[in-house]
Amino acid sequence: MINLNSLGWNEFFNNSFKNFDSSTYKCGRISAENKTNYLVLTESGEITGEVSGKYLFESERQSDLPKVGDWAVITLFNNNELAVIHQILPRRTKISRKSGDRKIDEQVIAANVDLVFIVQSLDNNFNLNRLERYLAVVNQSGAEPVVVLNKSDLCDDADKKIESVKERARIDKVVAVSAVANTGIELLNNFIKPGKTIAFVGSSGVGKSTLINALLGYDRLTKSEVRKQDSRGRHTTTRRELVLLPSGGILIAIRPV
Ligand SMILES: Nc1nc2c(ncn2[C@@H]2O[C@H](COP(=O)(O)OP(=O)(O)O)[C@@H](O)[C@H]2O)c(=O)[nH]1
Ligand SMILES: [Mg+2]
Repeated sequence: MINLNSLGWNEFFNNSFKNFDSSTYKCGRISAENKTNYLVLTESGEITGEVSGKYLFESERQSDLPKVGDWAVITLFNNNELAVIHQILPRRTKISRKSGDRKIDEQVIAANVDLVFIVQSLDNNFNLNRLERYLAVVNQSGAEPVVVLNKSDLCDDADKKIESVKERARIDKVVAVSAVANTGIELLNNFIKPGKTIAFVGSSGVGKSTLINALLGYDRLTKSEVRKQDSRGRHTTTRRELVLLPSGGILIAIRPV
């Protein structure tokens, strides 16, 4: 049995769940979103989840449907191997951006994140204007930002860059690390606490996956493809986006779009 607290469950969600009959309904956390179904982490492991017809029908907006990090109210079927998702619990925080599509008011990227590592790399990706845009998104989300400057092995003035971030963005949590040289990883570990959810955002190529693998100590992300049989008997491949660290932290790798 997995303890839900290790997946980030806490008093906030427990209060919302009090209205449900816990002999019928359980809770699980969305660990990946596919086109037609989800992966859900439950007390009995990671299983496929499908939203109920009623939930789908009553969802007016895309953002009403489950996103990675959401707590879902589920009922279990097929020997606890399939979850029907009836609704999601109110989000404590949500990382979202305005959508280009006028019919979709916002695009929720991840839910219930406590801390966001905004990753830039210390090569030509380093850009204070872009950093400020990411900070604005994170500040809107309700989560706390930490700026992570990766690839310090490619840069000989990392300290200067740290100072320029602190000055411009008025943020004091700024660290320089190298995922490849494995330096500064302990600085990231200092921010990671049991039951707390940390999301990684940043441009493609800055080293988010490499950092997550460095924190895990092995190449999990490249091995996180899970083959499952969906309800129609087809095999579907899912890239898990929420991973649990042995130290108790919960990491969300935001899908590049
Ligand atoms: N020199 C250097 N290269 C890195 C570092 N971290 C990641 N990389 C490389 O940058 C590339 C992109 O990394 P990846 O983790 O896939 O980036 P993502 O798109 O943000 O997930 C890969 O070739 C990594 O090996 C680092 O600290 N230093
Ligand atoms: Mg990646």
